[in-house]
Amino acid sequence: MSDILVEAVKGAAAHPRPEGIKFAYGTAGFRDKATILDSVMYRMGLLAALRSKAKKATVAAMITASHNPEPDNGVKLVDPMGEMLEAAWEKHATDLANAKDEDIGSALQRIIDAVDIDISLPADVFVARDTRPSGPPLTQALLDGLKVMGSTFTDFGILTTPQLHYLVRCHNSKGAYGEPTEDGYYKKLAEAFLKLREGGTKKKYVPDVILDGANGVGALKTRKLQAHLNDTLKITVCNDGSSGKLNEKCGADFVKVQQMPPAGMDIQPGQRCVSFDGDADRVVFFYLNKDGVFNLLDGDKISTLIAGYLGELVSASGLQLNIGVVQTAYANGSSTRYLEDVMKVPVSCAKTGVKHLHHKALEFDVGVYFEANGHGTVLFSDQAEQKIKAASQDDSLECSRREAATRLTLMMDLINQTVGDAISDFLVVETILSTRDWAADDWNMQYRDLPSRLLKIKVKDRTAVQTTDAERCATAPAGLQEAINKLVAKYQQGRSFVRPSGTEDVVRVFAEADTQANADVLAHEVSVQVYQLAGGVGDQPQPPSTS
Ligand code: NG1
Ligand code: ZN
Repeated sequence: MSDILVEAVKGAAAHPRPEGIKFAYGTAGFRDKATILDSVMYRMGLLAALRSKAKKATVAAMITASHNPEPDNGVKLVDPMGEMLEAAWEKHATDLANAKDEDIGSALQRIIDAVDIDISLPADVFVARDTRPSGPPLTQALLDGLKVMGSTFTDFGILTTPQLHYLVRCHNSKGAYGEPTEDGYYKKLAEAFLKLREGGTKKKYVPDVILDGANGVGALKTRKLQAHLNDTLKITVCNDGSSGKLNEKCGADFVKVQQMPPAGMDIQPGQRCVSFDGDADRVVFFYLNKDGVFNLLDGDKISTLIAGYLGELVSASGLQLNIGVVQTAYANGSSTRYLEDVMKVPVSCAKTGVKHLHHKALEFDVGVYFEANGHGTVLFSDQAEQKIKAASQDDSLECSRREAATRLTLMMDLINQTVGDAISDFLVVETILSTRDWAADDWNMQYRDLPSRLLKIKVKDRTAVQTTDAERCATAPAGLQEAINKLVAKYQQGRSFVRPSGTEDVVRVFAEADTQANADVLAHEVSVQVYQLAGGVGDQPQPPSTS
């Protein structure tokens, strides 16, 4: 065994693996109670160094548990161009995390052999974390792993997840994507935003928004951004971490799942509100209408807004570029119908998890992808990017076509193409609303959401539930899909599917129908089937209260 691997085994003594726990690199890396993650962090330091050697480039490690409660934490690795870790390496990560302390050397050797890594090459890793109190010691464990592998590193301290993705891409593209500093990130976004901001009086759009920062990093970083926006947009930051707890009764996940405003915000009817999650890679908007009724503008509404606007710019530029939208099965049925039937935009359905959406979005010249929960972005193919840039500089083109192409280049700068980014998506939405002179109500009127319900059921082993067709159809346990089909048929516009979560030990049940009461009952009925057929634990799910 090489000296480095011997050192890696020695180093593991300070980061012992807890007994009896099986770790898995899931949809968003490792995620668990922070108190049991020390060994995982050390090992992800080892793995990040190997990944850097294998790619001959800088990679990154983000320490966060996103929208999960504050006592949780997690880690995910980021590839050189800011992409999520290549899927084939997820298994390496899981194997390494579960190896016995004394077997770490052989576990590393297996990866080195499988990928054919030259261990003598240098390694370099960017590291950042969210605001969780468990972040600093867990970062230290990860850095210990990097150090024994002889890797150089930069610890950026607290950043949003998308900022770290941006930094690693800037660094590896030698600045072509932007300046590889946190300040460079704000400058790039703000410059594009200010150029896209048209003057003139607006009748409906009010440049004033209230932010729910989930008591996390998004609040801190939005304050920094604001200094670059020259008062063109007033952002009142609530839930900034000064009193409340991270993600507790606030944040994008709370607002989306509970379908209500977060605690810690005093809002008036008509005021546009925006909510980030704990690491600021998800965003949803909401407002109270004149009757005080809560209205959510989720990832589906955001992707529809963006696809519509980019589609107009592409037509106005005269460029031949195909635009498509990628959703998951959680997308509201009304949004899919609106995109396909009214906007005539092709829609693909991908499995849950941004990496799947990202992959599918690459099939379009301009691929807009969003999960309903507000995680998403837009990808422009290299060819599309070149065509748009060339058109924006082509003096022989009609002025209106050139202008449309110029706006597209600015939109490309405003959009963080590496990964869903709450801050960037927020500015994109503000740009479009301002250009269209729309209040939140006008945006919401594009289509009316079908009522839906998302539930979770605890079962003995969630892998007992298996799915196909982008998770819309259950193939196991036997009889479950047939039961779902029968239940769905009872309701107008009924739709329901189930899948094992990739981030929690539960099976998720989704249902939508013509009324909220029907969606709630359908979700409940399907939950009972899951409980009975897939080995439910604890009490059988209770019907929704009708009060
Ligand atoms: P799981 O736990 O696999 O459903 C959740 C979200 C995903 C994605 C991941 C990563 C829902 C229903 N699921 O995954 O969309 O965002 O977390 O954070 O929102
Ligand atoms: Zn997140």
